[in-house]
Amino acid sequence: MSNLSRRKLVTTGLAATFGASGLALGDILARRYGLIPPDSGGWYGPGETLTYAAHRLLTRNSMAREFRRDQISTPFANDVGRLGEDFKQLQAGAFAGWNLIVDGMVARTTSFSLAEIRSFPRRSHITQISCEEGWSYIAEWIGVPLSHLLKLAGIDSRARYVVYRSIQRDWWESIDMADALHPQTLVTYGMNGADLPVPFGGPVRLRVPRQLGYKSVKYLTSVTVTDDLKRFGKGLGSASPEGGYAWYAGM
Ligand SMILES: Nc1nc2c(c(=O)[nH]1)N[C@H]1C(S)=C(S)[C@@H](COP(=O)(O)O)O[C@H]1N2
Ligand SMILES: [Mo]
Repeated sequence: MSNLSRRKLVTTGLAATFGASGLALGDILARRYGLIPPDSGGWYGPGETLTYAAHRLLTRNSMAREFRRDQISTPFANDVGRLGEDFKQLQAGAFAGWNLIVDGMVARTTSFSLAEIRSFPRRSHITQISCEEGWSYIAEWIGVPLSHLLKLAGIDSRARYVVYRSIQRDWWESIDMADALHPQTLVTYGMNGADLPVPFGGPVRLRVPRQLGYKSVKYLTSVTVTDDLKRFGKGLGSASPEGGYAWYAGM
C-alpha cells in the first residue's frame, strides 16, 4: 500500500470512527474526564472535542518551547488594534489608573493596579506568538504568573475556567484551569527588557504561550473565574468560536 492510500485509509477510518460516533465519544469523554470544549456542537464539534481531550489527556502539563535570546525577532510582525477614548485617558496618565479585576468564583473580588502587578514575583520567557493567519514572532515576555493573582484572590475549588476581557470590548477569551494555572501563562507588562509597548498590548496583556496568538488578549482588564462558560456571550466560551475559530487553540 502506498503512503498516500494508507494515509487516506487512516483518515477515512478516523473520520468514520469519530465523525459518526462523535457524540457517543463526546459523551464518554464528558462523563469520564469532563473534557468537552464549549464549542463541541456542530460540524466541527467532534474534531474540537478530540483535539482538546487529546491535549489534556496526553500533554496537560507540557511546556511551550522557549528560545534563546539571540532568536528574538526583529522587526516584529504586529497587528495594531483600534483603541477608544477610555484607553487614551488612561494612557495620558501613564496607566497609573489601570486596574485588573479578578472576580467570579474567588474568595475576594480583587482589583490589582499596574503598580501592584509589577511588584509581584517576576517571571519571563522567550516564546513564539503565532497568529492563525500564518505569521509569528519570538519575544521575551515579562510578567507575573496568572496563578499568582488567582491564588491571592482565593480561587474556589470548583473553578474550571477563567474568562478574560480587554478594554477592546469585542476581544474576550477563556481558558481552562490547566492553562490558567500553567507556569508559563503570564500577566505581562514587559517585553524584551522594556515596558510592554501599546501596540503589543501594553500596559497589561495575558500571554498564553501554549495556544495560538488570539488567546493572548491585549489590554487586559478583567479575569472572571467560573465553573461554566454557558452564560458568557453566546455560550461558546469566547469571541473566537463566535467568529468561526476554535475555542481551544492549543499547539
Ligand atoms: N485586545 C486585543 N487582543 C488581541 C488582538 C486584538 O486585536 N485585540 N489580536 C489577537 C490576535 S488575532 C493575535 S495573532 C495576537 C497578535 O499579537 P501582536 O499584536 O503582539 O502581534 O494578539 C491577539 N490579541
Ligand atoms: Mo491572529
